[in-house]
Amino acid sequence: MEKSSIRHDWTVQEAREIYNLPLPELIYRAQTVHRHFHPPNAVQLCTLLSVKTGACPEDCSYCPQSARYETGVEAERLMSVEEVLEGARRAKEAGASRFCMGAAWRSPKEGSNQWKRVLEMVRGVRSLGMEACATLGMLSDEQARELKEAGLTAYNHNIDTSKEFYGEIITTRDFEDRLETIRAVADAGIHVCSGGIIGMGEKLNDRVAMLVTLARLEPHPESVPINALVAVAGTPLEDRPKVTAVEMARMCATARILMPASMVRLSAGRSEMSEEAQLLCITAGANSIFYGDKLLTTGNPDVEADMAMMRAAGLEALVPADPEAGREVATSTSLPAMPPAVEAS
Ligand code: SAM
Ligand code: DTB
Ligand code: SF4
Repeated sequence: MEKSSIRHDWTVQEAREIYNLPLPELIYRAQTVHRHFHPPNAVQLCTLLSVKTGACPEDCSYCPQSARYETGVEAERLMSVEEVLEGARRAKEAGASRFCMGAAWRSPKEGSNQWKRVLEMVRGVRSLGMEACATLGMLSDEQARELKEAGLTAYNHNIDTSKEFYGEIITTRDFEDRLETIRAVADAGIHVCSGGIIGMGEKLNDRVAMLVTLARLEPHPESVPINALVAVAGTPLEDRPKVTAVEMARMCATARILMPASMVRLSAGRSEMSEEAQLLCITAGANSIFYGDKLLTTGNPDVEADMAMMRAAGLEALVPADPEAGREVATSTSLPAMPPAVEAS
């Protein structure tokens, strides 16, 4: 399969047909695509840190950090650069290659001291030799340029669901606002990381329409997080039924087929999935996970459990491509020795 088989003209109907294939056929097709574009047995390890938690003015109904819902998440100020870099060093030692900093903001305040601190965090993470990602809300063109200048590798900004369902989940911004920030990020030369959530009450059509919106971007997002809703008590979506492993695997496989060269990240929801369910998603084309015992405010499998799962399955950690060394394709390496247990602070 040539690189030219990357398409930007997928239709919702085509994506639906792919999503609905019998599972063995779907996985076979996703694996076939996967192997033409990626090392077959390697998984990217990305560690998340919430650098500014809670008290968010937005009303995203899935989110425990919205100030509108009583979820028990305590509002915190923006962390210091040193605290964040300490987290990044620990993540690197544990084997993560990408460090992603999240802030519960609608958008960062242009030119503020907080903004300058965030830029400092990005520089610091890059100087550790890690890929730096951030998710800070909506950005202006100027902010995207400044992040690029600071060395940011990727910016996460999820479209979350279909254009049609978006208004059922969030009212404080619209789908077009999301696409506008994604455009600003791409124009600044930063990799786009964009995906969404399933299990919010959306229909199958919304799931595949979300993937088609992403697959129609040129270029495709560098990475596509597939989150299962973490139904947090106090949010409007607290009672939504859990998605199944097969639904997650279908989403990962469909994303893989529609966006062959993108990293497909099996994201939130792993804590509630068995090891077998997670490996099904990886077999279906996911090649990245959030790694570390916390996502932003909710839990994630601990490092030891992930190491054990990867070793048992013969998976390796992905080493990022190094454009400066003239290497454009990611390769894999053996997993690091089991890291020392980190005391909870
Ligand atoms: N405030 C910024 C924004 O909304 O873009 C950045 C942080 S926000 C927490 C990043 C993403 O986390 C959201 O777009 C959503 O996809 C995901 N997310 C938040 N809460 C979640 C939940 N309960 N379950 C699954 N994914 C969730
Ligand atoms: C993404 O798609 N998922 C991550 C990351 N990008 C920022 C966040 C998941 C958050 C889950 C709920 C929480 O821990 O607060
Ligand atoms: Fe705020 Fe982001 Fe949570 Fe929405 S998803 S409430 S913007 S932190």
